[in-house]
Formats: sequence, structure tokens, C-alpha cells
Amino acid sequence: MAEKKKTIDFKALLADINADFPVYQAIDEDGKVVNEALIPDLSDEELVELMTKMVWSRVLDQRSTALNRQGRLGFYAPTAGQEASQLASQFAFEKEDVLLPGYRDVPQLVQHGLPLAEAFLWSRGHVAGNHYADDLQALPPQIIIGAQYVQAAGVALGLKKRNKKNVAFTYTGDGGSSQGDFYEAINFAGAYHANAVFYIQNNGFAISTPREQQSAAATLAQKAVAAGIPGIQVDGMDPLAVYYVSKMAREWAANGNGPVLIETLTYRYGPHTLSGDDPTRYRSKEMDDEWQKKDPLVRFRNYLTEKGLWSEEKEEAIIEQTKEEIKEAISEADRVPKQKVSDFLKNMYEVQPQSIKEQIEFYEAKESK
Ligand SMILES: Cc1ncc(C[n+]2csc(CCOP(=O)(O)OP(=O)(O)O)c2C)c(N)n1
Ligand SMILES: [Mg+2]
Repeated sequence: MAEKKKTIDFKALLADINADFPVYQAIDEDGKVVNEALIPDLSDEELVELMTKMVWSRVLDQRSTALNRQGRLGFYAPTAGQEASQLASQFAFEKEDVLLPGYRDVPQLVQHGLPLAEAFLWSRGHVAGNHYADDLQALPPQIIIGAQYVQAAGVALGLKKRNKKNVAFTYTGDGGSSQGDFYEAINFAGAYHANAVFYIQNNGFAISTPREQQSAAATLAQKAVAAGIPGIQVDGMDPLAVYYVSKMAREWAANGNGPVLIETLTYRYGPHTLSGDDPTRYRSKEMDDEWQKKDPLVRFRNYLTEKGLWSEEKEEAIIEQTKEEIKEAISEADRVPKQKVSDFLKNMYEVQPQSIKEQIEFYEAKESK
């Protein structure tokens, strides 16, 4: 009997899909330009400003870790390693754009306008850390994986309906990109051509679950295809490529063309959070070392030094200034009166249900003693 003709080559089909998602990179690990076309149009001052923010973030991470260990901060999710992914993306947005962060995105939130003292209060679980000024276009960091994506889709549709040239931008992780909320959000935003930029910060792990076990998809950026929106994979350790891609995506979305999904390839040097995670149980030293070689600060420092825009003294001064800023912010947070249980119960609902009313009464009686 003649062999049946093979009509669908699934292997080739898959290879075709995967080939469409190259990694965008502007400068390499040494800070040398590898793709001139992706070098963004930033002035010398702006380049220095971006590096300053990244150094600020690295110092904030070191100090937050120390403050947590001293019992002076509450929840903390380390950010070192992710500076380009976080700060160079946020740098591409306007103050009027709405940020919907996840728990690891405190640096972007502070750069978007949240006073550092309030970020510290949020870490402590204090209600005062959730009361945002009217002109701060952001929501508090989301702990429920992926939920901020759905909210971002809604905010983005609202911006579109009001004919705003602004966008909602939001972040989740490689793990977050497996959530139902993730797919619902990009699908909804795509269907309505809403003004949204969605980030997946792929740091290789969802707590201890490695990226390979997260999805059979070769890239997470290609999840955009099913939503009918553009998906881009970018070197998340390269601040210039992250900025370039973000700026273009923002422009596309702000002009009413619909959302963009951006996957940044990055790494967190520290543990998942400071609540007991031990990364040595699921990551090797070799892997850590490989990623350290891609460090976003090192390569941007090299790039700027080559251009005569950076020096050790300059960096030292920024480090000292940041430490001072953190010291002041933590003592400002310390001066805020301790939270009462009744305070956060009152913060929960605009119209309180009976059960909450009863609890408020109970705690107020207790607190007045
Ligand atoms: C809906 C939901 N499920 C589970 C958790 C518990 N959880 C907290 S962080 C996390 C992993 C998230 O990993 P990823 O999205 O890669 O982000 P990363 O922490 O690496 O930045 C999980 C499962 C949660 N917060 N919310
Ligand atoms: Mg992750």
C-alpha cells in the first residue's frame, strides 16, 4: 500500500512561529553598539538621567533588603538585575500615563510619582501607603498574579473612550503570563484596540518554577498572536533596547492602534521575596554568574563612560544621595501614626457591610482602652 501523503508539517509550522520573535538588542554586554537602528533618540542629559535612575534603584534594593532584615520594612520583592527592564521601560512613559504595577515594580511606581515614604508604608501594610495623591496616575502594586493586567485593560479602554493620547502600562512576570487574567486582558484590550502596553518581565523563574516548565511556547511574546496584537521580545538587560521598544509601543498604543505585548528577558539576582525564599535550592551559581555578566548597570556604565558622560565620582555621589533620600523617607514613614485595625477596616468599603461595621465597633472599643 502506498504511504499516505503528509499534508501538514507541524514541526515546520512551529519553527515558522518561533522565527518571528527575535530578541531586540541595541548594546551588548560590554556596552558596545550592536544595532545602531535601536539606539534611541535621547539627549546626553536624558541618558545620564536614565543611568541615575538605575543606580538609584540598585541602591534602593540594597537598602530595602537591609531595612527588611532589621525589621524596619515589611514585604519586599528584590529588584536587582531587573533595572533595565523596570526603569528604562518606565522612562518611556508620560506622567499622565497610568501605571498598574505588580509587587516587584515599586521602583517604577516611585519614579512615576509615589513618594518613597508611602512606598515604605505600603511595604509595612499601612493604609497610608495606599492613599494616592489625585495626580498620581497609578494603582498600588498588585499581589494577585495577573490581576493588574485585567485592570490595565479596563483603564486602557477608558482612556480610549475619552480620546486621550495616554496609555495604561502594566507588568507581570513569566509566571503571570500563565494566568487566565493575562489572556483575558490582552484579548479584551486587543478586541477594543485599547491604549495599553503590557510587559512580561521574564526573569526565568516564578518563585522556583523555571521558565521551561512555565510554557511550551518558545517565547512569551508570541502569546500576543492569539490576541491579534504585536508581541516583541527584548533583551531586558539592555536599557537602550528596552527604552526604544517601550517608546515605540507607547506611541503605537497612545495613537489608538491598540495594545502591545513586550517580553523583557531579565533576571533577579536575589530571592523571590524576603519572606523565606532560598534561590540556591533551584538556581546554580553558574547560572547566577552568567546573568551577572549581562548586568544592565555594567553595560550602560561602559556605554556612557565611552561617551564621556559617566565617572566613578558621579556614581558615588548618586549612591550617597540615594542613601540620604532613603534615610529621610524611612524616618518620614516612622513618623506616621501606627495603623489601627479599625483604620484598615474602614479603608475596605465605601459603604460598609454589617459584618465589617460590627468589627469596626469591636476594634474601636478595644483601641480606646
Ligand atoms: C493568583 C495568585 N496565585 C499565586 C500567587 C502566589 N505567587 C506569588 S508570586 C508567584 C510567582 C510569580 O512569578 P512571576 O510571574 O514569574 O513573577 P516574579 O515574581 O518572578 O517577578 C506566585 C505563584 C499569587 N500571589 N496570586
Ligand atoms: Mg518570574
